Formats: sequence, structure tokens, C-alpha cells
Amino acid sequence: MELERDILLQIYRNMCLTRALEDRIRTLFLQGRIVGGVYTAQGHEAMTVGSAMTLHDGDCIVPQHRDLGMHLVRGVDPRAIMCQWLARGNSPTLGRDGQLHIGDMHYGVVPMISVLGESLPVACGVALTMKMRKRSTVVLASCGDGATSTGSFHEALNFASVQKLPLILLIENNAYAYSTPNSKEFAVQDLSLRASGYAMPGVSVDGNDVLAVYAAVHEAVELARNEQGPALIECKTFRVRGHSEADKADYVPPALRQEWQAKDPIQRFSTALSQQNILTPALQAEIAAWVKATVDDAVRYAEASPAADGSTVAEYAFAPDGPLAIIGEPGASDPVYVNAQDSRIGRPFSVVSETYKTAKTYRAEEAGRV
Ligand SMILES: Cc1ncc(C[n+]2csc(CCOP(=O)(O)OP(=O)(O)O)c2C)c(N)n1
Ligand SMILES: [Mg+2]
Repeated sequence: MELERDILLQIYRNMCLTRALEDRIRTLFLQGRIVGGVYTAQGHEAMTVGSAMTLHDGDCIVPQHRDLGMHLVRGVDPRAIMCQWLARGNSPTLGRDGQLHIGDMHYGVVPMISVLGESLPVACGVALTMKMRKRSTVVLASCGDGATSTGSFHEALNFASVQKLPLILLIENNAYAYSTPNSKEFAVQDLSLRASGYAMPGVSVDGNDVLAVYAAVHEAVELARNEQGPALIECKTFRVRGHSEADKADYVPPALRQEWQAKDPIQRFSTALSQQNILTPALQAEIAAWVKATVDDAVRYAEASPAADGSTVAEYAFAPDGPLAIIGEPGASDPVYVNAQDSRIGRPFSVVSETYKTAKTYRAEEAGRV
């Protein structure tokens, strides 16, 4: 499929930004400035960016722990991401968590559930709401190869197919679930075969080829948008780093890791774009400078932000007083899915607003900042 130059470069920029933010997060972790686990996704950028780039206004993602690229494409601010990792008091979780356990419905990002597989029934719920409201919008949910062995994965596929939900489920098969290799996880050759048991289309693609990911997800998204129901897409890739930065992953054969490192998705894409003269050396340098400036700005902003206030730790452990959930408020111009207004922070926890910011809008704003 032919993509416009502008889209190709947006994809490239987002892949580079994802990699660079994670590299910086890793450095901060090694310097002892990030506490807790650091889960990165070097090599996943084609899947996370390529898939999310197919979405439109009003669509939602239901990402997992290695999906930073999806958050960035949807328009989540790198500053917020960095505040989260550095546990600042103004982070999306107000310093209570330091990972990608975040969501922001203004950008159509449903907060992830850390228990593997459990986000998928939630993704079905969001897709069902869209269908009932005749929105022509879709949900892109992701999970790892490990999560496909959970009951919730199968229940979600079954429910989505029976209800013909506008749901695209992306399996990020990176060959390992922590230290367990695919061969000890399941007996099928391709995880996309799971789709046939639920009578939905399933396809496996090269997860390191961003254009292959984009094309497969785009096709599924357009079918789902046109009431053709869900699809399952397996992206085959490799986790080139450990499960977390605390994991040396010495259970991975070095030759296998090297083989996959040579298929680096960003390198592959930049070579292809250069060959087509879309990415010139000057443009590449400009993008690298923008990426560095964006990451530097995010770190500076986070470091200048207040630390989490320990005295407030018990807040939000219990529901606040007052109305908790207003579902589909009658007369509202746009349905509010959850509106838990908390007077202490003076804003709702999570509101589905009428207009999600799109990557396009966000990047246009960003451009003004560069
Ligand atoms: C039900 C459940 N079991 C175990 C864990 C701990 N855990 C978090 S991520 C992970 C590995 C998941 O593997 P996979 O789904 O392949 O995703 P990957 O980390 O490879 O991207 C494990 C075991 C969990 N969060 N939930
Ligand atoms: Mg995995």
C-alpha cells in the first residue's frame, strides 16, 4: 500500500521518539533516578507505532506494558510520560506508579490493567459501547504472546466475534513471556490461528516491518469501522532486551538475539526511506535534533516538577465522596463514561470528551514547539 510522504515521516519520527525516550528512561534507571521496574520495548516500535498510526479521531487504544509508541502516536505528552517514570507529584498517576499503567481518555487511551489478559474484556466493553452508539470508531487492543494463554484472551475473542465488535486485537509476539520461550507457551505455529476458532479473520505479519504492520492493521480497522467485526493480527518480533532492566536474559541464545538485532525495525525503515529519497541526510539530522530536544525537554520538565507527596498516599485508595459513575449522562452532548470528580485535584479522573486529540493535531502543535 502506498502511503503519503508526510505519513511515512510521521511514522519514522514517532518510532525514533519512542526509542529515544526509552533509551533515556534506561539511562535514568541506571543512574538510580527511577525506582521500580523498567520495561522497555526496543524492537517493538514498528508494531506500536505502525498500528496506532492507522487510527482516527475517536478511536481508542487499549495498550500494554511495552506500548509507549502507541501512547505517543495518540498524542500523550512525553512530559507526562517522563513525570510518570520519575514518579512526580503531577504525573498521570500523581506519583503512585512509575510505569505505563496510565491512560488518558482525551487521547482515546484506555488505562492498562497489569494482570495479563484482563484488559481485553475491557476493550470489548469499549468496542461494544462504540457499536451501540453507532460511532464508526474502533478499538485497537494489544497483548503479548504470554497473555494469549489466559482465559480472558479467549473469552474476549469469543465475545468480540459473537457481538461483531469493532475490535482489532494485536498480538505482540516477541518470542518470550519473561523467560518462557514460545515453544513452551503454545503448540501452534502462528498465534493468528486462534482466530479461526472464533470465526474471525486472523493474520500473522513481520512485526519488524512497519509498513506490513500498518497495512494489516489498516485493513482490519477499515473493516471493523464498516461493521465487519473484529480481527486478530499477530506481529512476530523479538524482545532484544530482558523482560525488565533487572533481567539479563541469559536464557536467550546470543546468536538468536543478534539475528533479531540485525532486523532492527527503525534501521530497516530508515534504509527504505533513504533509498526512496524520502529521508535525506539533512532531514534525518533534523528529526534526530527534534527527538533529542523533545526528550531533553521531557526530562527537564519532569525533574523540575514536584516529587510525589507521601502524605497523600492513602488518597484515591477509596472512591471519593459524591457521584461516582455517570454512564451516558442524558442530554449530554457527548457521553461521559466515567466522571469521578474529585474536589482535591479539582478535575475528573477520566472523562471521554467529544474530541480526542489526534496524532496529527498534536504533532502540529508540537511543530510549533520545535
Ligand atoms: C496473570 C499475570 N501473570 C503474571 C504477570 C507478571 N508478568 C507481567 S508481564 C509478564 C510477561 C508477559 O509476557 P507477554 O505477554 O509475552 O508480554 P511481553 O512482556 O513479552 O511483552 C509477566 C509474567 C502478570 N502481570 N499477570
Ligand atoms: Mg512476549
